[in-house]
Amino acid sequence: MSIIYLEQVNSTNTYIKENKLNNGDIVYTFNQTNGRGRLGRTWYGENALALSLLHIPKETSNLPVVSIIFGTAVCVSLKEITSLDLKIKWPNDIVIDGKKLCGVLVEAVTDNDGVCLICGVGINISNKDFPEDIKDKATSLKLLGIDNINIEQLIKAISVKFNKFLENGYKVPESFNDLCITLKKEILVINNGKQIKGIAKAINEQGGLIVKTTDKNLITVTSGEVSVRGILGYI
Ligand code: BT5
Repeated sequence: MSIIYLEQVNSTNTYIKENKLNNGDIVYTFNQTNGRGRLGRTWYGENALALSLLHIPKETSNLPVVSIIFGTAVCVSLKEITSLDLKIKWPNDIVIDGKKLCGVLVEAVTDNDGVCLICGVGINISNKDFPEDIKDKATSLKLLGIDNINIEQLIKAISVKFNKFLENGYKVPESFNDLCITLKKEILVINNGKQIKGIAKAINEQGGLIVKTTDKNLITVTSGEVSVRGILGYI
């Protein structure tokens, strides 16, 4: 496994797509100029760590759960290193006190060699403020009183935890259920501008969210299609 530091890059996920790397390799930068979120959204990357890990799966069943596994690995690693009371907002925003500290984007790429997964995370490190549209819902390690995180230690921890979870196969890690603050909450599921209100009941084996809607239907939503928020705001 190699760890590659880049002075600047448009997106660490794109870098992995465009370069031939090996399973488990990690690319990171503090200067990502065109970070992507899910569903075509933008990730604001100033003062942040952008990191991507290449995962080449041995089997192709249940790959969507890798995004939950990777998000949990990041959350558990950051919690251990910082002692912050971090939680996960489904599917994999890492949050604290109602604000987002990290965002995760896992992308699948298929070529002649098969499928590979690019697991990306953005972690706000030293931001003192944020652009207008996210200033009420974003936070950084600096704003949380963590000034000197050891980045090498963090990167290694993420890689070790991710591989540890994978030893159990493509399954939702047990710790995810304890960390996930979306469960049992009243939420809005937003799909192409349409909103459905319900209660988040459980996570299924693929990492999808099972929601009981106000008209008592059970629906399962997946992270590639919808976003979810609390009925009173982001959480
Ligand atoms: C995400 O998307 O949160 C996934 C972000 C993944 C970024 C990493 S960085 C390394 C790798 N390379 C990339 O190009 N991407 C990955 P989503 O759940 O769609 O949330 C995006 C939304 O989060 C935006 O629409 C904003 O509302 C908000 N946001 C953007 N930048 C933020 C930031 N720095 N901190 C907190 N919230 C932010």
